[in-house]
Amino acid sequence: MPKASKARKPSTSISDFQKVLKSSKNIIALAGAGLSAASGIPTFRGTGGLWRKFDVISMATEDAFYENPSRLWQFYHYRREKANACKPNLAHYALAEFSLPYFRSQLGLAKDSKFTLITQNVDGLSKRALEETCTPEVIQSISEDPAHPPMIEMHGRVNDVKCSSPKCGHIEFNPASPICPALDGTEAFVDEDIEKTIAEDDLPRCSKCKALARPGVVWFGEVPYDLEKIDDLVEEADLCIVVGTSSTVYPAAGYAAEVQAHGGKVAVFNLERSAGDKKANFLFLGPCEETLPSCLGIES
Ligand code: BJW
Ligand code: ZN
Repeated sequence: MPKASKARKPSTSISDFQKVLKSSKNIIALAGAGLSAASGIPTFRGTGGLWRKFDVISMATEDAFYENPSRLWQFYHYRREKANACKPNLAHYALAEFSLPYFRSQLGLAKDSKFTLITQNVDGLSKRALEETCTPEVIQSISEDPAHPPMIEMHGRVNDVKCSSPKCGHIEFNPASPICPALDGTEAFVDEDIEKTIAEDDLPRCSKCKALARPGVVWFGEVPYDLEKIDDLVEEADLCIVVGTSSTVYPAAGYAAEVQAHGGKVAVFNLERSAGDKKANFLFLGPCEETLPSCLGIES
């Protein structure tokens, strides 16, 4: 009788992971909400998935915005206030240090190794960690190669504001708190079943054409940012580090399998089991703010 083939279990060996890490030249990290959980930002699914009484996933669509822009802006105002009040955690800093070629060569990686963090997060914490870790000159030097930027925020940024008029589409970074007077204080309504109704004219407006503005994030059905660049990075990656994502939202959820399909390795860092992790080469279960720095060889 033919023997049933044994499914290979992901390795949990840190030293084996570090051997793979050192021999990798094109590394990507794919991050999700779990990366920012220790900073106090709620995740989307599971226990963090409600704002007031609403399912946060059902609010991430253009339809939800046009149905009730006042509610949506209160949701994003709350998210902006939260993100801007939170601080990066040890996992953000570990990835920021790993962005530095000097640091990677100290760890034993090739001098010309490449690394890009592709984050689905819109909170800006990875960027802040990088800005706190290196000088503007260093950030400029590691950003010189457009094909290998230190980071890509594929679902946009909560501090970006985008014109809702397709004719204009103006987008700008605006972290003002509050972004408009009518939203001031509404972040405090979180636990109460009360809702302010704000007239469209009093919501954020485009600074160019004065049309209603929307948050500059990517909702379901919209095309994420920098997809061509990401596709090239995924295609050449020999190691994909998947951090704190449920791996349920595409196209991001497909990247690890694509890396493995052309012979690259995948290492998953998550608090618990997540979609597709059975096929990973390495699996480190636990808080990524602890597992990631230690696996990357970063002392705290
Ligand atoms: C910890 C931890 C700790 C906790 N340490 N871990 C099939 C193929 C392609 C597309 C589709 C498809 N089927 C359907 C689609 C379309 C759709 C989709 O994927 N739907 C799924 C529901 C099936 N995708 C889209 O519409 C995307 N666009 C698109 O496909 O365009 C078409 C196109 C693609 C390619 C080429 C050409 C055209 C757009 C998706 C936009 C997602 N937007 C949101 C909202 C952003 C704005 C906002 O923030 O408000 O993005 S939804 C939400 O989910 C957010 C997140 O970035 C995203 C992913 O969630 P994430 O980060 O994984 O969070 P969680 O909460 O799910 O998981 C957290 C994890 O952390 C958990 O596993 C925890 O265990 C773990 N964790 N603490 C380590 N301390
Ligand atoms: Zn405009």
